[in-house]
Amino acid sequence: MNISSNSHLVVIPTYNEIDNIEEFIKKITEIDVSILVVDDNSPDGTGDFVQQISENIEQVNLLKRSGKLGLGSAYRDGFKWGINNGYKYFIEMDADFSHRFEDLEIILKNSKDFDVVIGSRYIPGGGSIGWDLKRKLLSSYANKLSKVLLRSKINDMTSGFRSYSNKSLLEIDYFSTKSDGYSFQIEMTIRCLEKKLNIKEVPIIFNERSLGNSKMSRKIVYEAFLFLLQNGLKRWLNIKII
Ligand SMILES: Nc1nc2c(ncn2[C@@H]2O[C@H](COP(=O)(O)OP(=O)(O)OP(=O)(O)O)[C@@H](O)[C@H]2O)c(=O)[nH]1
Ligand SMILES: [Mg+2]
Repeated sequence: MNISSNSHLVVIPTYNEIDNIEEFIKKITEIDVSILVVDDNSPDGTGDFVQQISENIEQVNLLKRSGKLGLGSAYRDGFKWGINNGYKYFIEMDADFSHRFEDLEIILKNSKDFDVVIGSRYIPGGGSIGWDLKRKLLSSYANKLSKVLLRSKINDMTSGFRSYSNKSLLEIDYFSTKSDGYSFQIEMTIRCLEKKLNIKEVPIIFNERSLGNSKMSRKIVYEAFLFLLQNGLKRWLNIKII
């Protein structure tokens, strides 16, 4: 595969992932990519643990932040760090093994041919394992609703497993995005569609985490629905098809 640790940066936000991070770093450093862990001063010591590794392994970098500032903000800071350090391709990935390494290979393989590659649970070959019915329905209907409200052709707007070229990030002015939870992924996707970027969806299988606690909260879900309604309304009033 034509990727390298000089060009590809996997950005991994962490908050209390001490049960996952050691194994996760072990697995990801087998691939020829650089990684940046963006840790929000995790009380469980995730950041301190990564700090030690980053001092010994060049491929591993750490961006420490003062406290829990949210996922969107972690990606904004992570992308900024990567752009300042000359990386060309940026991959978003969770630290909790919800995203499979075999799917990462496919995203990496496509990363140079498309502006944006989205790992999608809602195209043939994609799916999720381990979620209860409530969570499955929530995710699936949120994505169906997003498609209609935002008049979008993307099937998995909330997916957090994707790649962006640095050119795309700059073109969509990623740093001025405002949202933090699921809506961060939706907001980034809308901007990519508005800029008519070349987006490829590839199937992924999402696995429910087996270790550590989810940071998903009711607040994050409400934020996403509110965001969808506001932006859906804007889009329908403008009658603009993206
Ligand atoms: N730096 C940082 N990382 C975060 C924050 N919130 C979540 N994360 C990390 O972002 C990734 C995704 O968060 P999860 O808690 O798994 O949320 P989720 O995947 O939406 O929820 P589950 O499917 O229930 O696991 C994980 O690696 C988290 O540790 C945050 O506020 N700051
Ligand atoms: Mg997760």
